[in-house]
Amino acid sequence: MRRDALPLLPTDEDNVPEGTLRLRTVWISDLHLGTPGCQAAALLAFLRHVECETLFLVGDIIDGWQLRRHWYWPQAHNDVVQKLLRKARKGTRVIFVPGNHDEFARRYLGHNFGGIDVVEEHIHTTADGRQLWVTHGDLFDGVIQCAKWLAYVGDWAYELTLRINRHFNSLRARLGLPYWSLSKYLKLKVKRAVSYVGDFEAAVAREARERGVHGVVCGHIHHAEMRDIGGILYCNDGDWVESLTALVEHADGRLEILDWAQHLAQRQARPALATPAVLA
Ligand SMILES: [Mn+2]
Repeated sequence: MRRDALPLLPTDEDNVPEGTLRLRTVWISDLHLGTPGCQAAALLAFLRHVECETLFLVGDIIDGWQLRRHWYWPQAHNDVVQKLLRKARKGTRVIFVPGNHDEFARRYLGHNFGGIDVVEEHIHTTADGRQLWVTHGDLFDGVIQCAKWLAYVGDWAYELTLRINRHFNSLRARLGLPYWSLSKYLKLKVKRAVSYVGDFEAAVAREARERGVHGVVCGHIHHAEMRDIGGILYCNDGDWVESLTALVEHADGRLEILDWAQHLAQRQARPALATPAVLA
């Protein structure tokens, strides 16, 4: 059944599943592998569902900050890494732009690991000829640049919020209530967090303008977004801790934020499309 003999890979990855999304480019970031916050199962499902020519890993893929504090590496996180390497092996161009949580990888810029190129930044040209500057974005985060200790404290507070959130949501699930993100709520409601997000977006867009590109793709603040900021297309691909989002480019160059939870819900609402007609 399987072409190669890798007994440790348990899945049907050689069969391209029905309903596969074919895309020109996919950007994902802030997976935070190595932390309990990483939603690896959802991420794996997403990676199995998409086929693309180029896959950008836009930083904070492996969380070195948290792994240093305590080791956490379940099988599902291995599966994600295997899946990424497999995509690279099967012809997807995979480009890794390290972020602050995986800054250890910045020592290996210009190298290639198992088919994955490690670069500091990249200029991507869309099918319709627009130039997008791809960067993680932490260099434009005032907190990280000016007070790294505060970034570590913030990281710890964020981790704590996520932990409370997990308990809170398992309670909500038992009560039959849908998932609700505490940290997302805080980010949108707390005034200083709102201005922090705004400052970050403006700084990244300003830098993109100085570089003379049409737009920028980044991650880092765990807030998916696509909008015009002073003539620059600002795109943030979100994260796989809370939002489960990716930025995708279709064959014609059209860009879109793919919200995985929403996408799944829509697929389930259209059973005729979601059900494979024939399995050869
Ligand atoms: Mn980051």
